Amino acid sequence: MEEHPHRRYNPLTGDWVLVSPHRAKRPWQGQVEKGSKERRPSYDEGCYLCPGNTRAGGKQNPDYQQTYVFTNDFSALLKDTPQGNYEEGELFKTESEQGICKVICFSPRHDLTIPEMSVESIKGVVDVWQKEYEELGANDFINYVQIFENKGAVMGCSNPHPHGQIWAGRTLPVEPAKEQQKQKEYYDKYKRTLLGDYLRAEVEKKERVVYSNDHFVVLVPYWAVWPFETMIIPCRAVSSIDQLSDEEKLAFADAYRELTIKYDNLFETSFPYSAGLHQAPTDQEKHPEWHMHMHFYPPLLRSATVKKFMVGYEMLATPQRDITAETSAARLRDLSKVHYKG
Ligand code: H2U
Ligand code: ZN
Repeated sequence: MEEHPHRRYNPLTGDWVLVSPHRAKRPWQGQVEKGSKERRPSYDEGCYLCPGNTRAGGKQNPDYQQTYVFTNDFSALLKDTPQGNYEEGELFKTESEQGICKVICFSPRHDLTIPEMSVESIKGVVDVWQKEYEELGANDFINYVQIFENKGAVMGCSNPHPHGQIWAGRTLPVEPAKEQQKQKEYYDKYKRTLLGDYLRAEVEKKERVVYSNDHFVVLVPYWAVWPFETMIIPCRAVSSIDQLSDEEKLAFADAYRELTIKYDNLFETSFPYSAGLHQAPTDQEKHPEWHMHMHFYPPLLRSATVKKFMVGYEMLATPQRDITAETSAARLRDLSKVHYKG
């Protein structure tokens, strides 16, 4: 079956993906060039995230040494938005939305990216995520904290300085809402988390596991849509990042680092992706159904420049992939643990 066109189910969202493994055999005559080993300077006077520099809004960054968090100067969500709804019949609905947007500089070094940082400095990033989740989530008008990283110009990242973002708002956004519903249905039925059971099965099967340490597993999900899509999942069924111990945070940082080194090594390029955490909402309810995790959605397909386009059939009907999740996992697993830049 796995050799023939088939559909795979995503139990976390209820979505489907079309897999066409036979097409992966079709000839490729396009480019396969490798990326560059070019180094950026460790400080760039024109960068709005480097220590001491002035940002677009006129504020000055401190001379930070590790991580630095500031409120986004162009926040998509604002704290003091007046609350209200507007409806005109069934067809026109509007709701106000309140929130807070932040930017996190992962390092003062302009030239580094996560896979080039030490595990201790990445642990510092995980510490910031934990603190921000707790602090932002403590506001009554913040019910969901979305932590994410856009990396690479193809993903719309505006600056190579290593950084991520947080958008925290009143409403549970679309993707986490789907996952919450599916995880709740599963938990109500079995009293175990969906991802806990999924992880146990995957660890036994091994074929989609890319990397694991004492507390986290990196895998290509069975239902992956993007060619090299992965997830980092904690072995313990924690619903949110505030429940992670120091040791677990270090293991999380290690998994994040090992995965992104493999990603960079795949096409010998600084591998672009959008990645982010999904975890329990901060709505003061208990959420035993939630099993926190991190998704990586990278667009590259075949080389440093050839990306997958989500167009045509995928836009109008269902996402589709050629290379199977198992093949992608094997390729990532077999890559060196040493970054290609050395
Ligand atoms: P991205 O690279 O993922 O776009 O994130 C950069 C964010 O930084 C972006 O949301 C913000 C942009 O609004 N920003 C500032 O807050 N201050 C600046 O001086 C420039 C960019
Ligand atoms: Zn910089």
